[in-house]
Amino acid sequence: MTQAGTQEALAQEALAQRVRRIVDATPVVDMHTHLYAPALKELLLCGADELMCFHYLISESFRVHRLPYDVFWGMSKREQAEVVWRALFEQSTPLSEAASGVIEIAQAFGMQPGRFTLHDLRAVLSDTPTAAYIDKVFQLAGVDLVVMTNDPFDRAERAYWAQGVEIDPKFRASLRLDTLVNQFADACQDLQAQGFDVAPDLSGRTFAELERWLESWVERTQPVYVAFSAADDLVYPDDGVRGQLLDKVLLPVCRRHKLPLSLMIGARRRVNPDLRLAGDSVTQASLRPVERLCADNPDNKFLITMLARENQHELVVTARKFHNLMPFGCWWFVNTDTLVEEITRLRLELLGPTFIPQHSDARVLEHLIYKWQRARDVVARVLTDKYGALVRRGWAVEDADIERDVRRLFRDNFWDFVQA
Ligand code: FIX
Ligand code: ZN
Repeated sequence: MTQAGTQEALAQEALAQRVRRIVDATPVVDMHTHLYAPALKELLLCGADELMCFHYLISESFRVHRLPYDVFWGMSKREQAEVVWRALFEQSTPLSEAASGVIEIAQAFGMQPGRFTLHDLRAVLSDTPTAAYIDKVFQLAGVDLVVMTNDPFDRAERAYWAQGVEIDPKFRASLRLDTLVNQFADACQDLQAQGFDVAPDLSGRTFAELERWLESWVERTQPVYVAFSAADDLVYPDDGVRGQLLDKVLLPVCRRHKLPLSLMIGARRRVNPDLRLAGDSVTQASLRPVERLCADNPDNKFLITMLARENQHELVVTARKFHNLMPFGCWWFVNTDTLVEEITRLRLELLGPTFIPQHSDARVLEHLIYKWQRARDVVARVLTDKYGALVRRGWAVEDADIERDVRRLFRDNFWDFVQA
């Protein structure tokens, strides 16, 4: 290498270290998880067996063990964990994103490099989420707050909220309304049983009653946003049930409380129902309804994530057109090293640091550790590259700039959007 080349490589290495130090030191706000505050008791999952029974790993394990579905589902959680462990860590090398994540968790808990067993993992992790254990995981993950996914139609969860639970401030609520928006007939039955005067054809006092119901949940849970997911069937404007629910209930309530509406688009549910939670798939979807939602409702805010890789470019372009749209996260099947890097570069190149690069979607407490380790790796790599190019073009990049950008990406963009 020439002397100039060596100097440039050293400068790039020094830059990489500065960026890494700041990325590691910046605590994250994890704006979409399936974790629950400890007050919601058994809903907060942790420990080795829960990790093995993560639906990502269950679906991967079926490709190896090929057990009949009813045999697998008939087993206890402990037995299922053993089946998954054998398939993915003994009969296979844990190369997938989700399987290798388990190794990262074990490392973070001080497991010696080399090989370990499920028995070892059970000994190192706790299956009881004590306050000290939660603090330890948050600290290892570099996360200081997580947003839950709270479903008012889930009976177990509803029972806790009805008791007037006290929520640990490290956990914030989000109201997840898939049942209301995607299965209105079921939602109606449930609401009628709770004494709300609602009708499946939306007649009579339905809208006023739905608003009363939603207001009561906003009051009870103090959410940071309201959300639902959709496949490729979102339409807007729409005079069908979903469109009317949006226009007459969700959007007005969100406006009143300045709550963003979060749309998670592209999940095709129950493609293989035998796999239960693991049986959902992906679909491309149109961005036109999102465009119209943003254009026709300028006083609403929209958090949007798309599941299909093919939709990522259009989402970013749409965000350039509408400032009330905040793209977030690399969801589920696009949460892989390769795709997170591609999507993060694309977003930085078209939006600058004005998006939310990642959420964890953690279902088990310890997931926070590997999901955020991965996100930090990619964000640090991409930022180093981009800052390096700026320096070469003649723009000085100070630590304060890096700190401001990383804070925006990991926390401020979310809070500023929620609070706007
Ligand atoms: O709809 C969602 O919030 C999805 O993230 C989940 O339903 C999905 O099962 C999941 O865990 C993906 O990471
Ligand atoms: Zn999720």
